[in-house]
Amino acid sequence: MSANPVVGIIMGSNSDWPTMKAAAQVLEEFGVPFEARVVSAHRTPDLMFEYAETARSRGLQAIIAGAGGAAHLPGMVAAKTTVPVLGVPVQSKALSGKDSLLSIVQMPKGVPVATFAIGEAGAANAGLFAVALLANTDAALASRLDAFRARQTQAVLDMKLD
Ligand code: RP5
Repeated sequence: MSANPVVGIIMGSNSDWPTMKAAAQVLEEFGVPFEARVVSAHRTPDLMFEYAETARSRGLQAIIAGAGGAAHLPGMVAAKTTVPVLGVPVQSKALSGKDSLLSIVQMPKGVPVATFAIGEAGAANAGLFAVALLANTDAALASRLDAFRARQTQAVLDMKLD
């Protein structure tokens, strides 16, 4: 957690944290100041509205919102702020996250949510996407992102098979 966060990571329950941690780890790795907290669309709707309504004035430039099941959090937050919302479908027990994915991705025209893959890969990619957004106006961060991609490419080129 940072004193002046520019990215907010929110999730419907602390049971989402093992997934959403992947976004936090990426932001930490890139030195992006962020905050992470539980904000539930269904269980704390007033807090969700307050969080979304104050997001821009508090300096947030992106909100990564993860939820599972009937996952209304990203869409409802996007309805109350124009800060870009990056939605992460958390894998649910009953339907393996397909419910979460469809709840988040099928936003009606006019209120977008950028939707990522189900689970940890989606959370990590949401973190990387937030880094890419911020890198548009931060040359040092853009260099770190380029270096990350170069390391990733090299790691694949170095892969050996038995
Ligand atoms: C959603 O309900 C949360 O995002 C979580 O994925 C799901 C289950 O929550 P818990 O019952 O584990 O608190 O709101």
